[in-house]
Amino acid sequence: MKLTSRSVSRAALVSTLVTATAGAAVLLASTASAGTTLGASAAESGRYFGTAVAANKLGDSTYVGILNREFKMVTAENEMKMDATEPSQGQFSYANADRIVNHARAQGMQVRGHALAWHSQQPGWMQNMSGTALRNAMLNHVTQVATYYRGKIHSWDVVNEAFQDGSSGARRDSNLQRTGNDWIEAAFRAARAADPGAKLCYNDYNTDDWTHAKTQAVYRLVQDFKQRGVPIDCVGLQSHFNSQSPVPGNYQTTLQNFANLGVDVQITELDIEGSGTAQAQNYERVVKACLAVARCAGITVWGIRDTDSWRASGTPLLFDGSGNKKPAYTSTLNALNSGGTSTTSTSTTTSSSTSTTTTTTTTTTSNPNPGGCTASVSLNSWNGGFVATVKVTAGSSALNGWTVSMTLPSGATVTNGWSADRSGNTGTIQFKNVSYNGNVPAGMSTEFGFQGTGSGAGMSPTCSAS
Ligand code: 9MR
Repeated sequence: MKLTSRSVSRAALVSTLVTATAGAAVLLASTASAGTTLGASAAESGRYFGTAVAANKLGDSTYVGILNREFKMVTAENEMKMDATEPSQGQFSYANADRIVNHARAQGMQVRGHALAWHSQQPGWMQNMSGTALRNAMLNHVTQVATYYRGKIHSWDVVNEAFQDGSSGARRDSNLQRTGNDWIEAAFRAARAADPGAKLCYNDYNTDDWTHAKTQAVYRLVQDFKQRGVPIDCVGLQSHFNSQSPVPGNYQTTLQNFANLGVDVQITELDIEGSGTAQAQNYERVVKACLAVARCAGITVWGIRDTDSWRASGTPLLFDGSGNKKPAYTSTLNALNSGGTSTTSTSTTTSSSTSTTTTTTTTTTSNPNPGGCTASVSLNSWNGGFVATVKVTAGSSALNGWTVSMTLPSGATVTNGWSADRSGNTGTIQFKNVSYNGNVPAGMSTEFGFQGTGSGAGMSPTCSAS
């Protein structure tokens, strides 16, 4: 397979590092020009910066003002959990989650889905179930919710917090675990079938220190899934830190080791208790660790103001209760502006001799075009089919519309797509923006995708502004 990478950064390319090994990674390092918001600064290296959002705060103008100004990714803090979306068995309820998704999309933000299957925050009817009935109810929940939001979710936390704390490295006992050890992979397969365009993450806390048994246990789970071809694209490290659970010295090592398994790493629920300089330095360490790892795709903080936090007394967030920027905000912004390895130029190939499924991710970036746009494609392939996710990134001017042209390899046919209008199903295809994703601010990105039969290897998208 041919791997092509060229920098798309507006900023000067200062150094190029190319490594090619089995599971090849091609990395480009570039400096980033200074952004003035968390979202824009993270986007300089191809990353996102997000926050948890509570639907009942979308009427608070201070909250919404900061949200819209600073963040490019949102996670529903509680509204997509099992108890919220399926309060009675078979009766789905999306009103509050939709308020968050609609707000995000109207603002050009992307959405992380949280969470499809979890031992906690189960609706009452599920808490009382067991065995095959529970397994089937869980799989139906995953299928229904992921299908409802198909095409709108950047990444799903498919399974949340399935391992015990402490030294055992064992699975957490729960009603879901008692349905059989394969409940996690069953959930991931159901999620992939329901929304092949979403990245599928395993998400947990206390998995930040590389030496901890729980971190090792999650690592082995991901390694096993990759080896056996169970669909998994990302690992979420919640990263809730305080004096009992400080940012570990080996945090970057942990991120890198997960990334080396061939998955993206996402920091999904970051908060760090403290204040002043000490807190600011801890945020800086976390951000710099992410920037140093090419497959650390983005950071989400678990709330906006300290008063919005589940741990409000620990003042763990970037804005104070009045919405003012804290020292931790400034250190985070400065760290994001200090640059890092670019995620847009990462290519990874993973294959397994023990499985008939090969998953290949290829990212190819077209020439930089300051007034226009660039496009990159990442591919999930299996024998006979693939899902392509195409990222469209605006140059130094905002886009009011875009067209991406891609030539499919002979024998490949698109069977369905999302978030773009397309001109055909074979050969050279034009993909145009749809109503909600044509406006892309300078330096920002949007994504569309399609599923096809045959092989999608080697596609090289070109993007033009319209
Ligand atoms: O922040 C969430 C809080 O509002 C809820 O009461 C709580 C209930 O479990 O969940 C909090 O979010 C959790 C997240 O869903 C999973 N990781 C731990 C988070 C903090 O408890």
